[in-house]
Amino acid sequence: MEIDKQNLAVNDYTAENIEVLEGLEPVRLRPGMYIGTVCAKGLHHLVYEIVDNAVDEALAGQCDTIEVAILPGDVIRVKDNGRGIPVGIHPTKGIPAVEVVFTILHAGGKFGGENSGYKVSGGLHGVGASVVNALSEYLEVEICTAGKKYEMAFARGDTTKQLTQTEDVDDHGTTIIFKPDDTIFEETVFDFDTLKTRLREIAFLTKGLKIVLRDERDGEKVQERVFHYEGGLKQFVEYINKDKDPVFEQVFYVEKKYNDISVEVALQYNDGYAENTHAFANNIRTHEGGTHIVGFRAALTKTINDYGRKHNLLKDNESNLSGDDVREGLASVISVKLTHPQFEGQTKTKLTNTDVRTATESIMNEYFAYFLDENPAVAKTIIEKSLMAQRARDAAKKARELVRRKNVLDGGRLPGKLADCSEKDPAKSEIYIVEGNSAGGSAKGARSPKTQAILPLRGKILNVEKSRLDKILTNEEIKSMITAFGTGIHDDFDIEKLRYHKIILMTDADVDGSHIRTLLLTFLYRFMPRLLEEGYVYIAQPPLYKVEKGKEQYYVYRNEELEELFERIGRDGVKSMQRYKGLGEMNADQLWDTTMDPERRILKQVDLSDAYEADLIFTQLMGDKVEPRKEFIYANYANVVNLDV
Ligand code: TTJ
Repeated sequence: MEIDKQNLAVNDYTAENIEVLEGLEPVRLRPGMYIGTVCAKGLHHLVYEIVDNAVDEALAGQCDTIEVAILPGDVIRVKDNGRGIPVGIHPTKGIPAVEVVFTILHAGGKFGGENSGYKVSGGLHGVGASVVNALSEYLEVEICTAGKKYEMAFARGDTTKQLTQTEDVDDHGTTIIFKPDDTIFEETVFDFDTLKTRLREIAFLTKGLKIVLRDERDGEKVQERVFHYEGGLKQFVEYINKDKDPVFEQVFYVEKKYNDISVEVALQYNDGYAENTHAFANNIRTHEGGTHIVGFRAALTKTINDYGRKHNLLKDNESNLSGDDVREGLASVISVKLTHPQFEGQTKTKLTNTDVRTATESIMNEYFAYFLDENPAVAKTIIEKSLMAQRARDAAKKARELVRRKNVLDGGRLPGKLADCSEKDPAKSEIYIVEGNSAGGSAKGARSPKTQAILPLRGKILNVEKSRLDKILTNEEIKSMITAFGTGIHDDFDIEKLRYHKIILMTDADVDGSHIRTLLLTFLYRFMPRLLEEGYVYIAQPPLYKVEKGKEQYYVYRNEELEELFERIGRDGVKSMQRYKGLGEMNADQLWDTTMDPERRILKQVDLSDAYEADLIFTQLMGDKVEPRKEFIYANYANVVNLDV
């Protein structure tokens, strides 16, 4: 049976009509329904859909290398060395299986039984190839299988070249080349780093699989990265802890099946206080958590408490360690694979299959207990660390109650150092958080007192990643920010109570200034992430230089601009050139003109929509290791923030 979409009348309810429903028009009409968005994110998603198919072949044990290349014109080529997509005629559709894969919606999941020989997917993915085809200006397929090479081509979902056998070959494998349709996508330029991050992740999640990413867009400088981890998740955890200090060398690792659910877990503790859990179901990151995490956590807490009781590391008069206690400084990766994953939640990234909890929990209970038994020194370290966390948590609770009670007593009085604005409408109010007393003084002189409040901070603020809650909450600088903002923190946080809709961090334009800014951002990120999500946080941009010529004054904000300025106005007759080393060197008028006047200032809005990226950035910035931090501040700072004005 030949499918002829053109000859089907819209109201003709025949068997063929079903083919129309399975056709690709809906994908082009509503691409968002299939790939989420048509912005850069959706564009990159196309690559993952194709790669997923090759990963399935790897999971079936039939392929060990996948090559992804970005070709000139932002064309993508994905190549594997698997068995090749089947080319035989599909028993019910009557067309080559490969054509079914690329022209019928959700083909991978729906057609072919276990033994039909036409099952295209290994079971986990394989539903998206037709969607990619529908959204591509063209898509070409080359298959080497059983000694023959085959070719086929499509354009915007339609077959443009029927399956043809070309030459004899020794090779086997599948190559897909596609160019995303620029009439569909708002963005058609691929970002090497975005692909790199996800492909690295897939390689960690698929141990033994080698993934090569090559950027061939610029023939002069081809970039290539190879990801290949025989250790799988074990290496993933080592990667997470690479810029931190693990408290022991061993990494716990288990890979087991429970009924039909495969469970893989790795973990290691570092000397930080934050928890870093990365969870996946069928290689999809489960941002919103789910049953695999619930099972993992329950088993972790139980196993550690049981061990502690048995070996008298937890005394009879001590209460059980809580889940929070045993997860301080924990870096872990959990990956489960199952045939019918169910996802819920706002972004459909919460795994809800109940049997996954049982699977994860029982495997962890058994194998983590073995691990503790076999590594008594490690077990002791974990329990001592958890006991410290427990004590700190008790102290923090007391401190928090103290702070809360005190607030009630003094009626939530605003901090003495705050020069508040007279405006009462938060939407029209802004607060400048200013480093240092002298700069604070200039800012108070410069501000527009109706709408601009100033809160000067004394020098460096506490690094909240490296301190415990009790200490954090007694820190003067932190307390004054919390009271000035009005929102409270953690469970008490209430964004409705925010007193300013612009929180502007104003620090010196040097490395120290950027360190203080990072500490402030870390505090906000850990304690009031909503402020960042809602876009209430900004970074002020003070100038680096003042150049005077004749009666004119010029302010220069970036080093590159200095040369440009001299080219424009000439060097002759320049009276004074001043390099601002700190905000304190500017008088009030200058500070107003350059950095605070809403009509002229440059603000960068802090954009942390991607919480995962942000977490990495903050960990990188706040970890113990100095080198990655330095590198980051110099190389990547611009990525943390978006230019607002
Ligand atoms: C299915 O079962 C019979 C032998 O071949 C199996 C299969 O489909 N293998 C396969 C598919 N290998 N590679 C793919 C594939 C690779 C890419 C890059 C893209 C797509 C859609 C499929």
